[in-house]
Amino acid sequence: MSRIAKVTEVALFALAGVALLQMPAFAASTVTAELWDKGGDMTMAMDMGYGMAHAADAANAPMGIKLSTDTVPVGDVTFEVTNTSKDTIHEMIVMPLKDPSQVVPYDATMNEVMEDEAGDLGEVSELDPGASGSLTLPLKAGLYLLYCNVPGHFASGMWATLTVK
Ligand SMILES: [Cu+2]
Repeated sequence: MSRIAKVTEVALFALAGVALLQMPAFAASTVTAELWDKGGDMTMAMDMGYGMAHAADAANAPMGIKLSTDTVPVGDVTFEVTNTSKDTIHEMIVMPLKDPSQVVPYDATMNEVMEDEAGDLGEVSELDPGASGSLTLPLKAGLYLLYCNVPGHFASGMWATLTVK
């Protein structure tokens, strides 16, 4: 190999190295989540949880989780969570869904999702009205359910789905 060819090869190798260093290992994205409700005198629902009989009516629910986007790329996802309620504590828990028809384990006596059984990936727990918190999770491709597990809230429509792909 000629000396010139060798020098060129070294230069190209160095350039490739710099390019690799500047490329993030995987995507990082941010999702804003608003935990909202209709106020202290709202009527709670019983069957608007994900997979429940009136899940489709969650658009008319007394409370909910509004996301800035419903799809993000694979990688680190940061959730910026704000409780916009004036009088109620809310939280946001992230769980994976094996498929859209997965039944979320629910304790109807306690009126809450069975978190341990459901597979809790992380959460911003119990935010006071007006408070904010954040959570960053490395998420693989798949479907995720975000929900509030203050008793009665999941069944009142306080959930959202997020697709990672
Ligand atoms: Cu809640």
